[in-house]
Amino acid sequence: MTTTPFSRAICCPPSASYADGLTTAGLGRPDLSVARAQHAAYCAALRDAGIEVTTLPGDDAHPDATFVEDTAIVTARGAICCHPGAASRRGEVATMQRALTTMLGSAPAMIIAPGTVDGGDVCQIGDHFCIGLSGRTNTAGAAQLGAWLAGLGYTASTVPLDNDPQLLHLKSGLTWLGGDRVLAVASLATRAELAEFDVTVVPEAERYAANGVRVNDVVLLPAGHPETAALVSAIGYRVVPLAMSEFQKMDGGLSCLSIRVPR
Ligand code: CIR
Repeated sequence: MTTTPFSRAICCPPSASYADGLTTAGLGRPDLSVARAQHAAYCAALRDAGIEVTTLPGDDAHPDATFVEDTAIVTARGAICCHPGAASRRGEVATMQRALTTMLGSAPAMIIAPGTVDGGDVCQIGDHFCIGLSGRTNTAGAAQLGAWLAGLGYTASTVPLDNDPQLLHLKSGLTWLGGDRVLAVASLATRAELAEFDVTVVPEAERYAANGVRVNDVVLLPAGHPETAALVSAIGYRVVPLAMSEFQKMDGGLSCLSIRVPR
């Protein structure tokens, strides 16, 4: 099944201020040492999948900086830095801008105010990008991103998330598995925007597992969601379960811990 092959990823371990980040989860305060161990296991799983992982220094000034995915979108044809919807996260972007400039050899494009985009709202499916309109990504940001993607020869469409308040970002409920196959929560599965895709629906009790990462030959999924793991295995993927409890406490999904960089 075709998917974007990745060779590199950018990650950032949780910093000392991690527990002071944004959250609505109500699952308690995260344990920093457990979070760091879970993050290390995540990076190891990426390496096992053939990815060269670049690790940014932890950023005490930005507790949410470990959720790197929200700060940029990297495609095979170019990269763009986001203007995050949460003001407390905007200072994370400069670090990612420098890292991408070094890695790719040219400066990424930029989303600018009044546009806001969080990378977690942007789901690439082949040459098409679904852009979630959420509390973090607004229509002005989606329009800027859509125009930039069109210039690279991609298509884009917006997916309003207001029918499911549990979704912080589009990718909180949607993962591209390769080809036209996606994993999704029920509230997205029946939406017109996904009509052309082959959707595997995550059981409602396991909705956190709708956010995973297909990377090369494996699908990384949050551990502790056996029905979803079985569904994804049944359609032919090797599932690697990863402990994510300390990131779930801060509203973070599995995908948001890395920016994957295509070959
Ligand atoms: C935030 O609220 O921005 C962070 N605490 C969590 C961001 C998670 N990002 C993601 O799932 N893409």
